[in-house]
Amino acid sequence: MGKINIEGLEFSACNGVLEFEKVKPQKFVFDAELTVGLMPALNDELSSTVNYAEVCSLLEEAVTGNSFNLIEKLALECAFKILEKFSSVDAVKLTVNKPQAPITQKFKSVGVTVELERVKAYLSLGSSVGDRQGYLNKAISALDGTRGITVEKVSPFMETAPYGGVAKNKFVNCAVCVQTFLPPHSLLDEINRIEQECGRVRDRRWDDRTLDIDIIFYGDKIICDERLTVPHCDYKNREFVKIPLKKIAPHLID
Ligand code: A4P
Ligand code: MG
Repeated sequence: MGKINIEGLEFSACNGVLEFEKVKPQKFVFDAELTVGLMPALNDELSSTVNYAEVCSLLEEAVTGNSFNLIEKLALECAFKILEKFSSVDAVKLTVNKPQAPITQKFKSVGVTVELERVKAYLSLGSSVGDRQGYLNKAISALDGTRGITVEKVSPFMETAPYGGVAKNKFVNCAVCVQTFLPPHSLLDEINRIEQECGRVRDRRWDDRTLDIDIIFYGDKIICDERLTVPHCDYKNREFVKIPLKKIAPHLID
């Protein structure tokens, strides 16, 4: 792994909450740190690395071609665009400074820093109500159609007996590998949205449902807070998770 660093990249653009900021250009200064594998560049070919001039042009287009209220939005948009365009960038840390921000006090600069990382996440999908295969297919398309998520692998679908003693119907389950640069809680938000769009009603825990999507692994991260437990706390006891997962990731280690 290595880093490509861009420091003090300046643009004049119209971004800001106040009306005059939307018409009067001001200075924006970018620092970017891109995590990339540098070893391919041993062959000394520009095509083997990320062309920093292209990154600068992409940032220029993002900052001058849009008018955002917030530098947070500007920074996120730029980080997304870098990860979308350059597949060999594994992570990006981007700072946007606004040295002429409308602040009356004496100051040097204000800015925000965003950090996004490309990871593989493994999801378990299940449905036990209605057109079960249809819901899984709809969910897979919706995942792939979500900005920041790309579906890489889908296991065969399998019919499974209900687990947990609450659901009565048979489930159809599958496992999906996605590449994502959404942080884990944002990935969960998107999953919840997709469940909602597939008619998910949250009544009783473990009950029958049109669609359930659980995050089994998110890269090698361990997360345990009020919203998210990753790796999934019960996956080891669930054949309906382990069998499909093994089909798409036979060498995966917890
Ligand atoms: N949450 C915490 N960690 C995670 C995670 N890793 N992935 C939180 C997803 N969500 C996670 O989930 C409850 C809360 O868990 C969420 O608010 C989220 O913040 P939920 O989807 O709202 O409710 P739920 O699905 O009823 O609960 P849970 O615990 O996800 O249920 P399970 O454990 O998924 O059980 N039998 C078969 N054969 N196949 C199945 O797919 N599924 C279930 C559902 C029961 N029996 C089954 C199957
Ligand atoms: Mg769930």
